[in-house]
Amino acid sequence: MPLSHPSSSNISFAVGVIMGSQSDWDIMSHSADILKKLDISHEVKIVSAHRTPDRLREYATSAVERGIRVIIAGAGGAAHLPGMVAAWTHLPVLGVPMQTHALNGKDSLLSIVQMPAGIPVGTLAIGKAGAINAALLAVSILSIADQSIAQRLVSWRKAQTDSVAISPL
Ligand code: RP5
Repeated sequence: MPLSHPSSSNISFAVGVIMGSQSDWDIMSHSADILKKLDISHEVKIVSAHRTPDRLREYATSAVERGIRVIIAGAGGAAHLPGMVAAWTHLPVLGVPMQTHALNGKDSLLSIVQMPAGIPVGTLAIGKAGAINAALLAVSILSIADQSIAQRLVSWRKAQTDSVAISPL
């Protein structure tokens, strides 16, 4: 079943991009940019594990019925958002640690990556690289069941390869 176009099925959004705060958007917008470029239907929301715990539970427990296939969750500091979302849904959750002022993002990274066995979160790099790669990994997961998405991902990667100059300017 195609996952990329809502009109071709009852799927509304294939990817959910969530973040703990408005302050995460500068970084998490890179996930959304990649999803836009690859024409993947997605939604973007602020969901805080600590400040909006009821919103988190509602978001995660309704994700499957709303058509979400993969969740990307960015958070910083005591970054419990990806882990708590993963606790409420069986969908794949990709965590993006924010670069923080106090501890440079190591706090975010360790909070996200050190999940107890049984509830996995796929943890990406700190900051912009992580946000970009989380989106690419989400697209790769979707591509397993959708040939059109697979073709777009392969084309995107070829364009990236072609854009790398042989010599520096
Ligand atoms: C986390 O706290 C958010 O993910 C954000 O990275 C961090 C700081 O949030 P603000 O105080 O900037 O809203 O929940």
